[in-house]
Amino acid sequence: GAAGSVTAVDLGASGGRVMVGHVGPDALRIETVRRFDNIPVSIPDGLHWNVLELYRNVCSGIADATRRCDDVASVGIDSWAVDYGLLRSGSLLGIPYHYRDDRTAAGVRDVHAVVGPEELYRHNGLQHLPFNTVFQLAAERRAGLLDVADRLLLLPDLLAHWLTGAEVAERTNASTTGLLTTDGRAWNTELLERLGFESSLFAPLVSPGERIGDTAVAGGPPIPVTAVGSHDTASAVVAVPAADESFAYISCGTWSLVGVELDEPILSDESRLAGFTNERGVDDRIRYLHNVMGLWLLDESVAQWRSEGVDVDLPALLAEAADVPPGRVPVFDTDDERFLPPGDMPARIAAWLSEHDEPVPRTRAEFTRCILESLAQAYARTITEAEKLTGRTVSVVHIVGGGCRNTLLCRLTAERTGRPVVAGPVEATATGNVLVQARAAGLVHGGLDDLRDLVRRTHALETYQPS
Ligand code: LFR
Repeated sequence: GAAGSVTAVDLGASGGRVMVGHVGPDALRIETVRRFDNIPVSIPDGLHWNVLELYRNVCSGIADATRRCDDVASVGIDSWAVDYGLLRSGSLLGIPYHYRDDRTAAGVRDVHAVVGPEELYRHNGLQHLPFNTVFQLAAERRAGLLDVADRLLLLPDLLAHWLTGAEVAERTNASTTGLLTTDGRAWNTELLERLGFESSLFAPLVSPGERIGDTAVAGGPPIPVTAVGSHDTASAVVAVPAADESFAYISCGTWSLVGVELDEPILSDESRLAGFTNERGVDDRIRYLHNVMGLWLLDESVAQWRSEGVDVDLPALLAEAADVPPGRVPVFDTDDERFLPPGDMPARIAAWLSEHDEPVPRTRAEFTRCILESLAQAYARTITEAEKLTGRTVSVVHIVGGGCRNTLLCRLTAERTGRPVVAGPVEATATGNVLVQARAAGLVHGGLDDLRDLVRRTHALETYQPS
């Protein structure tokens, strides 16, 4: 059958990449054409994303891709969720905030004063995270920005807007705002009205696979921009190489998104209290999952040690952590909100442990082991809860994303969940982005099962058995 190429732009919290995927009915190969850092910048009003730098790299990456390959059928963009730019008459107002900025506490209070947590969950089914767009917007109102803004675009939509001129809201990512109806069809006008947000602020919704427009970037050829699962987690879940529906996934990077795939949301109070979110997936699936703090805990610890002048070699540190005897280190609650902001992570973990009368690790290797054991424990707890709340049986756990390279984490996850863990693909997000575009371009056909089957046939996967 016909083969062709598409370009995936995948922006993560610490770096971005532009990749070209070569796809056909029996082929799926992805090459990286550009990698770049994504370094947030703190100024007196808070922590921001450097969106112009990101856009410059996206444009250069697309140019690299078209130079490398003359059959690029389309471009698709994904990034982390919830963050956005506000515009007025097409011009960006201010610098988009980073979701780890702490201005949202007042926004949470403002929203909950009008719509309490129970009712809010029935409206949007989202795990309470203080940075959900709905809370950020309430903070924005306090700052007066909503008085002038006439458009909100989530970050992948903002970049697509700069590339094409079009203004859309891609559904999977729009579902993380907390302002969509639970069937995903429309913006929740009742909720918008009660919270005092103008419904004209929100762009027309599009679904993964729809054409957004054509690139109109100086010097380059026009290339169609296709909506993908523009929420990175939605793209990653597309590329989970599961063979049947009895699987759980862990999309493991800065965050660990742990859950199952459903056809309908679960909006019960038990689900809310267990911290499960109902985010929209590609092909109208529900990503029923819990946000676990993820490798942020380790990355931020390493950053702290390096800032203290220690020369940390990550592979060596992980090898030492693997040699720490089992049971030597305690586990802590990775969900504690104190771990959200940037800063000295080992000190915060030590404080948590001391408050809970647990021994504090003495070495960096012990800290590392303690973090990974705690993550694996959080994964196990989440999967057990997901089984209880959905009535599903989980017989295999798929770890995808950068974290699947961490063999110690994979091994601990197999042990603590008591289930086989299948690791890979590492580039799940870019792969899901590529697959949705390839299907829209007619290079592959079928439903998620068929796309996952292609991933399984084209990737070497590692399995870890519980002991
Ligand atoms: C993962 C992710 C999560 C989201 C968090 C913040 O990269 O997109 O799914 O909860 O980042 O946006």
